[in-house]
Amino acid sequence: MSLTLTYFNFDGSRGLECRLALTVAGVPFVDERLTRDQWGERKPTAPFGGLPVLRDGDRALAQSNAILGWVGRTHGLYPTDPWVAAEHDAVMQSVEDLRYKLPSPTSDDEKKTAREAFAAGWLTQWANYVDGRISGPFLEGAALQVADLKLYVILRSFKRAAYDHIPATFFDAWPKITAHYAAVEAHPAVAAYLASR
Ligand SMILES: N[C@@H](CCC(=O)N[C@@H](CS)C(=O)NCC(=O)O)C(=O)O
Repeated sequence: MSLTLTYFNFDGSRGLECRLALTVAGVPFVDERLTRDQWGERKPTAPFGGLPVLRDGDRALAQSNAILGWVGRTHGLYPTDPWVAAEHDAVMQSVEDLRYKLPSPTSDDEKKTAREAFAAGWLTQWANYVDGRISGPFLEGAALQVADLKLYVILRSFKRAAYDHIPATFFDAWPKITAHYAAVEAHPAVAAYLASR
């Protein structure tokens, strides 16, 4: 098996989730990073017109959560109990919901109003559920799994103030989320990968 993960030359979002999962799993892969121009040429033939895409020979797998699910199931980074595995699927899907629901109107005034309302409403409910779902330090105790990496990457973008009008400290109010973030970042394979970038 010779795997290639294709994404943009950006160390964040769905690409970082998948790179971290492959790295934590110990799976060698080619880290293909496209320019915007290269992507323009490739987009029409990508499975759903988006990245990341994981290729194994002639086979191509798209959708970040499907890639994470495959890595997790084949390399022991996924719950074995079907119900718990489905809960991890739900957490990963909720991260995608978050990305799509985050309001991004063009005017800054409208963005401020919409994002503050989003933070006080949907995002607070999301954080309350996620915080309650973490058994600590990871979702399922001591074993880091792919859903933990998905959570880590979205939290990292908030902590880096990637979204105007939502403070970098927003998630500090949730103690288990805060401890979860620190534990993922301190995981030896994650820490080594991030230090190498
Ligand atoms: N639901 C998809 C979303 C894929 C997606 O929208 N990826 C973005 C990058 S994070 C992308 O390809 N943007 C460029 C484009 O849509 O042309 C997933 O989870 O992989």
